[in-house]
Amino acid sequence: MKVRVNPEVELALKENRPVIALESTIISHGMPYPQNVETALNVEKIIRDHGGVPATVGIIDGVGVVGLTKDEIEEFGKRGMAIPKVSRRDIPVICAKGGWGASTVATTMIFAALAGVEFFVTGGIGGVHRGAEKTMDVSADLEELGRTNVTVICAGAKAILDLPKTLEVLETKGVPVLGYQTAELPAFYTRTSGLKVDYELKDAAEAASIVKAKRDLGLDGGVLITNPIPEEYSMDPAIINGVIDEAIKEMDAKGITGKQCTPFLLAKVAEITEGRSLASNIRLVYNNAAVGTEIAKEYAKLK
Ligand code: PSU
Ligand code: MN
Repeated sequence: MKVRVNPEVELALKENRPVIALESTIISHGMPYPQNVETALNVEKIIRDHGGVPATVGIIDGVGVVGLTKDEIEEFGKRGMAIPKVSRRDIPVICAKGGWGASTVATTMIFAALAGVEFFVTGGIGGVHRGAEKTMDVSADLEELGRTNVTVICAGAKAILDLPKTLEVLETKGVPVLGYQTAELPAFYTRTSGLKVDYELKDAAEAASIVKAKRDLGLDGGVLITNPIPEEYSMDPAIINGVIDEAIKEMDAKGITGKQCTPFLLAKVAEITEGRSLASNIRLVYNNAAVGTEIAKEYAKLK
């Protein structure tokens, strides 16, 4: 069995109703318990309230699951970092061993595509890390966006990354980077970054028409829709950028590298801001869930 699809999700796909994939690394590695579970369940509820069907993705006993149950989500949240973070290169080992795995953006795209789910909502994507000219640390998420046919709705990328280089790689890989009612690339905690997106979307219908055009032409790969955090939850850029600089210094001093970088930085930023960043993080995911479902609904009308 390649992938286990939740029966509700399967039925929705058959009936051309909007299905929205969600990742589990954000649950197990991106937020502390119990806020992670609470957030994951609220996101599912928001998607339902907007007329969509949520499909949280994870690997259970060596099988990719598209549409975790409430109890399974609870398990991913409780066990947290004890469940390995699984990106594309980790899938074969986990699946062969029959283990559990928390899906990154890349892995969630892979299993969503196998199940026929075309839209995926998250908080932030991985990208080119600062100092990548030395470390070559470029997230597998970018590679996946270049090849797998899933549209990802996020709040941009965190300033823990090198955002100009991240945009360059996305351009190279042919990924349209669209701003939802903004001409500027949002930087996760903040609405602005000083960088331009490829195109400013006016509404969900326009977003859907662009995804449709890409699919009709058989241009493989993802579409990235960046949706800024609502003003009332956004953080002061000077403060958050100072915090991020401090977190990166500590990461370097501790010699943390590879797949540990992103989880370390997320936890450190939350710690330094005493939870303020976590509150923003949760709100922006809710906002993405609402916008992502509206886009998936518009897309369903075009199919
Ligand atoms: N960025 C966030 N929150 C997250 C992640 C990224 O703001 O939880 C997670 C996602 O699962 C993403 C992964 O796919 O980290 C990227 O990790 P890496 O940089 O190791 O590829
Ligand atoms: Mn990396």
